[in-house]
Amino acid sequence: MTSIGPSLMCADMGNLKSTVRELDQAGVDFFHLDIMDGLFVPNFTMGPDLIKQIRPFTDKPFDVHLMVMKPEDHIDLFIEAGADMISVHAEAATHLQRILQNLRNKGIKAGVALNPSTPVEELEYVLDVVDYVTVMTVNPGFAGQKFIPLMYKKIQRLRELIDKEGYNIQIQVDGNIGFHTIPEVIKNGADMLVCGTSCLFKKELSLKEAVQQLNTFLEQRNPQKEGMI
Ligand code: S6P
Ligand code: MG
Repeated sequence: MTSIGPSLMCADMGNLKSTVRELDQAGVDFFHLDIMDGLFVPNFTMGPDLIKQIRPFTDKPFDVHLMVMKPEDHIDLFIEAGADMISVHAEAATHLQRILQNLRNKGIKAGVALNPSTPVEELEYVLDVVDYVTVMTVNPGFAGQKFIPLMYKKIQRLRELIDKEGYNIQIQVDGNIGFHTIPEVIKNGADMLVCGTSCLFKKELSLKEAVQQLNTFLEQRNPQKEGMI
């Protein structure tokens, strides 16, 4: 089962509320919200107040991707704002296990995001407190970048590690996920797709059309797609 989540940093920020409604009705499974601090990554995007404002416009899960240093200092802010799932970067967290355990204790799905250069072995001793892993298939910070081909192998190794240890952990992929990369990331074990400029936010298609096109593409490859994470 493959789920799709629009990356809202790629949306028209002036129309975010109607965009969220439109995407919800079009049948996306979750919303991906990128948070940047200008330190961990050289960019800024949205913050907790914006998340709070769009929260009433959908019941679908809010997946917050924290690209920030010291993520443990900011988690409560994002839970209050309406996050259902939070991923923190392994590279930014000194006490990763503690953060993940805390997220779970608070009823939030716990995610770890990995920069392209971070090996999957980093996760071996936290797998029992992880709900999903975000494999960055570009270096974090910007939309519209090119997929790093070695990430196919990384997804496959991560899937092998998870299955070998017998955990129920989803693999999310983030960065240049489009029709040219989707078949291979799914084949290698990814099940949550973060959808940005490469497949959903297109000038020539409405959001509804883009979601339909993507769902049809996925159904042809994976007839069991039920549209829920
Ligand atoms: C970038 C961020 C991502 C982007 C997404 C954009 O650091 O974490 O979630 O929004 O990768 O997608 P695309 O299709 O423009 O690469
Ligand atoms: Mg992201």
